[in-house]
Amino acid sequence: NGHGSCALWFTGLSGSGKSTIANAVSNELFRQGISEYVLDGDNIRHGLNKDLGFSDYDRTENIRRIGEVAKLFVDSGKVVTTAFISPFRSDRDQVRALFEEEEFIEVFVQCPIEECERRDPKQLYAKARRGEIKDFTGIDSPYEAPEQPEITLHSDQVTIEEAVEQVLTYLRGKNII
Ligand code: GGZ
Repeated sequence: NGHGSCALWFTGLSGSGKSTIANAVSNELFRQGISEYVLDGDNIRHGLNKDLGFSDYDRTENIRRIGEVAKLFVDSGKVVTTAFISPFRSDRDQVRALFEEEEFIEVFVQCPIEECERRDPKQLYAKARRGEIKDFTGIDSPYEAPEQPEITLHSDQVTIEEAVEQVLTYLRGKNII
């Protein structure tokens, strides 16, 4: 179908803009006639992974399963975009190992936690600060930033459109689209 397949693996804090940017990338790929799909909390954590919570173990299992699903989409020829915190470096590296080198693209949505907490669209940081949610990423559960992501998006400094363009430029440069 005239384009390559890959996994665009977004990672970043809650409130960093992962889902928003991932969905905007997906819309643009769709508009360009590219066969694509988005995996996010809405279609994964409410379905396949509804047995999982937010302990370290459950997050690792969440990411493992999503990695396997993403691999199936890539094998089927799609550009699959995933939007999960995926806080642990070793979990992301294990997912990476499922793919050919050019097929796995780690997209770090970098945003200072102060800014994520200021946005707090679902008031989850506020709840975590009050102790009403425990094991919240960045508060009392770790986030391990990528060391060598293929793409870094500074979501506190660029618009959504600019972030989308940065991803598309990368994909064009690799002859994926
Ligand atoms: C982090 C949590 C938590 C805890 C519920 N820690 O901003 P959101 O709401 O929409 O995105 C967050 C989402 C994180 O799920 P992931 O599957 O991406 O996490 S992981 O990759 O770590 O498995 C947040 C909400 O779920 N949420 N409790 N304790 N985020």
